[in-house]
Amino acid sequence: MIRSYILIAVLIILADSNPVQVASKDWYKNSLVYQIYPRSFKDSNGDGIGDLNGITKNLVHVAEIGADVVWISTIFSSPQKDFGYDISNFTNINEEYGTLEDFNKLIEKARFLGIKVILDFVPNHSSDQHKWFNQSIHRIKPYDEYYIWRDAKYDEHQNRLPPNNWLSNFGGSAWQWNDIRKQYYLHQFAAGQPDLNYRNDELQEEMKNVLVFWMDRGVEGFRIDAINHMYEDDQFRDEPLSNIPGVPSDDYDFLNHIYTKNLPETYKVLESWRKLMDDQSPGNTKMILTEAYADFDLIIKYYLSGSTVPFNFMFISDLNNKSTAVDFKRSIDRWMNNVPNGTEYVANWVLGNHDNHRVASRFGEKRVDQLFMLVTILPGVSVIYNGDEIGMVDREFTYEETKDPAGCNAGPERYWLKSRDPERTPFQWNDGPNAGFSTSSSTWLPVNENYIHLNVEAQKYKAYSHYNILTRLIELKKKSVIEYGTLETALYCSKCSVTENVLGVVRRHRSYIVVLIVNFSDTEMIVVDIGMWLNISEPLRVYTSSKGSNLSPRQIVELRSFSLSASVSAVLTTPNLLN
Ligand SMILES: *[C@@H]1O[C@H](CO)[C@@H](O)[C@H](O)[C@H]1NC(C)=O
Ligand SMILES: *[C@@H]1O[C@H](CO)[C@@H](O)[C@H](O)[C@H]1NC(C)=O
Ligand SMILES: *[C@@H]1O[C@H](CO)[C@@H](O)[C@H](O)[C@H]1NC(C)=O
Ligand SMILES: *[C@@H]1O[C@H](CO)[C@@H](O)[C@H](O)[C@H]1NC(C)=O
Ligand SMILES: *[C@@H]1O[C@H](CO)[C@@H](O)[C@H](O)[C@H]1NC(C)=O
Ligand SMILES: CC(=O)N[C@@H]1CO[C@H](CO)[C@@H](O)[C@@H]1O
Ligand SMILES: [Ca+2]
Ligand SMILES: [Ca+2]
Repeated sequence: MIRSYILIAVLIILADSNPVQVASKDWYKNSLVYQIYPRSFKDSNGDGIGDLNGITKNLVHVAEIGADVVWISTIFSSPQKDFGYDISNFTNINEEYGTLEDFNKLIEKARFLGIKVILDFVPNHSSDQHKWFNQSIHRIKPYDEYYIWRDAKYDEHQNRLPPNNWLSNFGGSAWQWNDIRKQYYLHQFAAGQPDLNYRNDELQEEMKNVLVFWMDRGVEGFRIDAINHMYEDDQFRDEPLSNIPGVPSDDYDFLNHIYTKNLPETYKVLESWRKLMDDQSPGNTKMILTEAYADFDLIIKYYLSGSTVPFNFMFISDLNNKSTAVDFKRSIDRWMNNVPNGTEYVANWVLGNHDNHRVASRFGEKRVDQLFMLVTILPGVSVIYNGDEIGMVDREFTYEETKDPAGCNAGPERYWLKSRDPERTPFQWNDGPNAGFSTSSSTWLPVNENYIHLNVEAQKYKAYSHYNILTRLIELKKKSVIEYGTLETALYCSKCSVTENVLGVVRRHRSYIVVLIVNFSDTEMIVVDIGMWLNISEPLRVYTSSKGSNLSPRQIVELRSFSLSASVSAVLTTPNLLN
């Protein structure tokens, strides 16, 4: 009897639950996205290569961190010439990683843990091993125009030349001759990655079917790779020289890519994908993350075409360990001021990814916690790359060890400038063989030798570790003050104008206040009066602080004279936020 009363009460609450709808529409706005690079995360069958079952078994790690979303980098069928960005079947799993059956299990486990799964979508090209490409070579309809084919040009000696001067991202001409079709095809990346032709309607439909295929299998969104390379000039005009000094003539940077990047047509396709995804599950927003290393204004424009997270790479591209508090404030404010008006648009902060050096290597190990604090305390979506939660660092590679085609193609002199292997080494779980990544005698990339002391297990049991600081910050991120609070950024000026080395970030909501203070000074003596500076009279306690801070959690802060050691950062909160 009592039980049925409760049931009725629950039903009444549910019946009156428009807010639940709203909540699911809004779920992404304060989320934490955790990127897994599957090849390096966890090997479950001892072949030295990470795989889906490895992810499924260790998904609890992602849940423990407090991630809402796991974004899994490419897992699709592929000859792996570019580690999965050369796809031979967009609707199947690469054998090395498992099967569609394994994928279903992964989704099931993720659902159980309350984690949403997002997959890569690599629309810029397929593998040359894709059936479509073979059929395109043989001019079989409708595939004949799925790729970008052009006739050769001939010089006065009847030497065959590519149709124009376009260059591949990996160096050399972007055109490859095909002896069967007797035409050149375009490849903005490796020759084994022919560009897909988005000016062809059948191809566009085909790619939409790919999105539907994965959504039907429980995928909640996509990260769209290199979206700005989708379209090229339909007149195939030569690109002008960049005139960057010292760049060889076959290097991608030799040209100014006005005809092969960021074409306006790209935004239209994105809009059509957004519509498709909204129609698929009205009331439950699917996430679109867009990757484009482009100018600020062009990135911001992706918001208006349906991207929920146009990656904000400021912590990767704009700021480094030489940046001052002024630089940080300028970059943060610029992003905040340019997120379009409208409640669906939120900021995002990317800590790192598989294409860039690790955060601990870019900023130095002692600033890792500071970056954790920024990406979690600032409003919006935080995106972190597997391994960064323990401060994994780049491993140095010799040219002989290099696997990344971007590095191999650059040659022994320049490979280290281009190779992405350093940030892709196997995940460091514990101090066992291969850092707990694999039981194989060798792994696809070598494990960083520092795993003996730098690994998840070691950090879990230390009071002050990157891992524990990050998980504590993520707990705080889930509070209303971070989700809804106002944002202020402030520079502390001691003598006003000369040494602005301290950055303050304040979030306020109702009676809650969160303050992040970062000391960028490595030497100088500054003590701040937080009360005056940030207009705070409420008592504040230490929530967490970076290594070397000599502050302890819960310690009451002296508002009038607060001092942080060199390069240290701290998060302070009103006592009502401490648990
Ligand atoms: C791709 O894989 C699917 C299995 O999901 C299979 O049914 C299909 O025939 C494959 N398509 C191509 C073009 O190879
Ligand atoms: C490519 O297509 C041609 C023509 O349909 C066919 O004869 C050939 O077997 C195909 N090759 C591959 C590798 O699929
Ligand atoms: C949003 O609206 C405010 C107030 O009208 C305006 O100052 C600001 O420039 C707008 N931001 C954008 C990105 O359009
Ligand atoms: C920043 O670090 C310097 C160098 O240790 C120190 O003298 C200064 O007091 C610190 N500033 C703050 C606001 O803590
Ligand atoms: C400082 O905070 C008080 C409330 O705590 C508020 O009334 C006042 O307007 C604030 N001053 C400034 C300059 O923001
Ligand atoms: C180069 C490549 O391998 N394919 C895709 C498509 O483009 C982007 C460019 O950033 C690549 O990162 C991605 O791997
Ligand atoms: Ca494996
Ligand atoms: Ca393209």
